[in-house]
Parts: sequence; C-alpha cells; structure tokens
Amino acid sequence: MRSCRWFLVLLLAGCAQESESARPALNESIKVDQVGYLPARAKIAIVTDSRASGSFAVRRSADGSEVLTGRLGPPLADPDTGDTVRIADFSVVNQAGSFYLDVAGVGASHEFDVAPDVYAKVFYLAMRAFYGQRCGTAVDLAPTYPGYRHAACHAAGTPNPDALMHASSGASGAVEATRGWHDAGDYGKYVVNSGITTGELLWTYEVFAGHVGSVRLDIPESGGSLPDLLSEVRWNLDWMLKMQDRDGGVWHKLTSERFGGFVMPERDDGGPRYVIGTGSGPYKSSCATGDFAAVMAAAARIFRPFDPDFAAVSLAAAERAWRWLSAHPSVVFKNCCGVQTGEYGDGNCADERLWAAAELFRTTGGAEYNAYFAANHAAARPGLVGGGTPSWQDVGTLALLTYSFSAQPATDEAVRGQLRADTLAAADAIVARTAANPYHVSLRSTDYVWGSNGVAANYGVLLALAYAMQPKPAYLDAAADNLHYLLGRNTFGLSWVTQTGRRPFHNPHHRPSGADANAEPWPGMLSGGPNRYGGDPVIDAMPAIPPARRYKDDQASYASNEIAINWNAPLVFLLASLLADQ
Ligand code: 9MR
Ligand code: ZN
Repeated sequence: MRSCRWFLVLLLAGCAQESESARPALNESIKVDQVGYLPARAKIAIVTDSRASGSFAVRRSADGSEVLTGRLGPPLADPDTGDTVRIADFSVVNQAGSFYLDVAGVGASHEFDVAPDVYAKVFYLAMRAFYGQRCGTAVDLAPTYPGYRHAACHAAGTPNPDALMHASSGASGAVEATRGWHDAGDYGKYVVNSGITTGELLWTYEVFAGHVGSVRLDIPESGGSLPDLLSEVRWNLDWMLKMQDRDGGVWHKLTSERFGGFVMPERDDGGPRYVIGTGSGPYKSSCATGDFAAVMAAAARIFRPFDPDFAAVSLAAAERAWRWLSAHPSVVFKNCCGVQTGEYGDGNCADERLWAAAELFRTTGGAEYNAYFAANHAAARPGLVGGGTPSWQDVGTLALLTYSFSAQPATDEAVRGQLRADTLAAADAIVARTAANPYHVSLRSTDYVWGSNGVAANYGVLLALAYAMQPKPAYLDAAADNLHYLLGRNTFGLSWVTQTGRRPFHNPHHRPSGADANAEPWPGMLSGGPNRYGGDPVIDAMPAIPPARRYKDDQASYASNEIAINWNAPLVFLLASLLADQ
C-alpha cells in the first residue's frame, strides 16, 4: 500500500515536471489582462510578435494541459501604437482556473485567472488606495501591506497644518480644514478634482451597492454602521464641507504655494498650506462651488438611510452653494499671487452648475432645480452624443446621467427618454469603435491626453451606466475591454495598477512611494498613462512616436506616470460593475 502511494506521487511529480519544462519561454509580446477575465464574458489577448504562425493554445498553469486551440486573427495595423497586432479570441473558455496562452512560434503569455471574483482583490486595492491618500491623520496599510504607512500630516501639531488663508482669498488668519485626500502624487487638495472623484465614488455605491456594500476595506471605520466605501468617502466629504465659506461659495483649493519634494507627507517641505482664492472678489470659484453642490446633494441622498443628520448637513451645504452659484455663475479660477500648484482651471462652469441642478433635483425633487435643468441641459448634450467621457473639466455627462436615473415623480419623462436614447446611442458607437480598435480599447487617438488611463476608465463608467439602463452584454464587454487594457493588454504589456498583475508598473510619480523604504510603490493606484501632448521633461524629450506610446514608467514623468484620485475613482466604478452580487 505504502509503496504504491509513493509510486503515484512520483508519477504525478514526473508529469508536472515534464509539462513545466515544456512551457515555452515567456514572451511579453503576448498581451493579456494580467489579473484575468470573467468566465461568462469575452476574452481576448493581443499578439504583436510577427513570428506568430497563426495557431495558439490556452493551457492550464498547473500542468500545461490544453483547454483550447484556436487561430489568431489577421494582422491589423494600429496607428495609435504603431504595432501590428493579431487577436487571440478565447472567449469560449468559461471554466475557472489559472491559464496561459501558448502562441506557436512566439512563446507563452503571463498567467491569468478566470473566475467569477477575479477582480475582487484589485477592487479592494483600488478603493483602499483612497485610504492611503488620507490627509490629516496617520495611515497604515498593515497587516496586509506592512511598512506602507505615514504619520499624521498637515494637521494640528505638524509643521504646516491645514490651513492659513492665502492673500489671494481676501482673508487672513488660520482655519481648520484638515481631512480629505491628497490629490495625486502631490499633497494638495483641490475641490474641483475632489468633486468628480467623490461624485463617481458615491455613484459606485449607489449603482452597485449589491456588489460593494459589504466589502471590507480594512480602514479604521471598518465594522461600524456605514459601508466601508461610504466611510472612506466621508473622510473627503468632511474636508470639502470645510472649504465652504460663510456666504455659500466654495474655495477652489488648499495647497502650499509650490510643490514640495519627494518626502513623506508629515515632512512636507512645500511651505505653509493655504486656502487659496481667485485674487479678487468674490474669491471663491464657480466651478468648485458647482462641483461641491452636486457632490453634497448626492451625499445627502446616499447617506440619508445611514446618517440622516449628516445628510441634512450635506443638503443644506449644497443648497447654500447653489444660491451662491446663482449669484456668481462664472467666476473662473486662475493661479495668482505666487501660487504654482495645480490649477484645475476651467473657463466654463456651466456644466458644473448643471450637474449641481441635476443632483439637487434628484435628491429633493425641487422645482427650481428641475426648471434650471430643463432650460440648460441641451448645452451638455453634444458631449454625451459625441461619446465623450466625464472629466474634471467637463461634468456635463454626469449631469445628464444623474437626471436620467432620477426617481423623482417630477422628472420630465420626455427629457429622460431623450437622454436615455442619447446614452444608448453613444454606448453603441463606443462599442463599435472598441471592437474595431486593434487593442480593443475605447480610446481615440485624441484621447491620449494627460490622464488617458483615466479616460479609458471613464469609458468604462459610461458603458457600465448604459448597461444599467439596458443590459446589453456588449456594453459590459466593452467596459471590461477598457479594464483589460489597463491591466496589461496594452502596447507596453504593463499592468497600470500598482502591485497588481504579473508585470505592474513600478515608478509612479507619487511622493510616499518615492520617499518610503518599500521596494514596491503603494498598492492599487492607476498610472496616468500615455500622453501625446507631453508636459514633463521625460515625455517632451521623446522622439516623434505614436500617441499611445508616449509613456514612461519613470517617477519623473508626472505627465504620464503620476497617480491621481480622479483616475482611481472611475477605475473603482468600472471594477465594481464587474464584481459579483454579494
Ligand atoms: O489631471 C490634470 C490634467 O488634466 C492637466 O492637464 C494637468 C496640468 O495642469 O494637471 C493635472 O492635474 C494635476 C494637478 O494639477 C495637481 N495634482 C496632480 C494632478 C495630476 O497630474
Ligand atoms: Zn496631508
């Protein structure tokens, strides 16, 4: 009996060894989603090596056994990357497991998983990355990521607490404006960018509560009465509320005058931190005030079942912001008076005001907001019809979408019908474009801007919302295509989420990652991605190359390799759309 068992063990070990050595060498020109694919959804890999003979196999990682053989598609020229690509479609593989592609004449791909919960971990990391960005408190990602920590920053008792009133604000002295999230690789806090970020995270909960409501993020509030996602959002809402002036207007940003060095936030050497104004009356900006009103109105709606008092505070703040905005609809922010930090300047605050009206209407049913939306929504339609994504500059699409999901009895059904038709037509066009793109990404050549990975993620948001309106499988497949692009199915074969996938990028422009002693960057953060227009010395020094290649995994490339909250938020939304019901 005993010897027999030994014999079996040896036999199995022998088999495993044989198939392991039979695995061809890894070849980075086979690009897969390095996290993986959902069993029931489309599955595509991209092959850019011209030696490919035309056949491929999908094999189990454990023993090399073949689960599918297929033929590559024809060579396709991709002007955005300059690559010639061939597609390996293995959508029929719907069993769970760990696999790799074996492409004849080329080699093996990275391993990837197929599983119903394949995105659970990356969702956890991408959402928990907001905790890592918390300002005004100590942060510690242990026990899951020991060593990723910082002491309390920018708070009472630290060298530059938030905050002093800047000369540009028309005021002076100190105010209490702690909490919130650091914006990006820098330690500034900007209301406009917080607006779209917090709005998209609130929507993540509102649309996908069934997927994310009980996900534990291992944050200090875990185990309390709020879903963890909302506790994390609350940290930033608390800061935003402090950015509202007594007259209802909202300050544009809170930063030092210049960016500090690559040090941990508690050692920030950028100098005093200020609440910054426009330099002349009324000092607050209309875009910040509009975004603030929209976010606070949404927060009032979404927090009401958990915390009616906070909902009431949020709604009152939104309404005061709305009134200020009605009196001051177009106060544009520009850096002045010695301020060099991010501007988030935007010459047109009509879309922010429309978003405010739409969220306030959706929350309250108020006739004034409905009337404003009726009279002004047409201006935002071309953005939606043209299939444009929401961005910090343009939140018009968010205004239209929130109205079309309104449950208020006074919702104008004719307008809603038009907006839904517009959304579905835009989604159909994006689906067609994505299928025709050799890399199966929704990005157009002109979309390779600063933060193009955020644009890709926001295509996912748009498509997932279209799917929520009408569950056409192609909408969610195309949404997932954009995720696959971000997680490795791109010309670089890089996963653009830190510590995620077999070959993640390593050198984000992110001060804590650059300053701490950890070998790997902080987990769960999305790189800005290729930027055809440049804006930093690294990208600007590149020779003329196709737009989707203007990227470098280099800490110095803030125009292509920074991380930012407004890029992580649509990533979180997109991931949430692909999580299983709990
Ligand atoms: O995301 C912003 C991008 O659209 C702008 O072109 C760029 C230059 O103004 O600024 C980006 O935002 C940065 C902000 O100004 C400061 N914090 C880091 C942000 C991400 O790079
Ligand atoms: Zn801070």
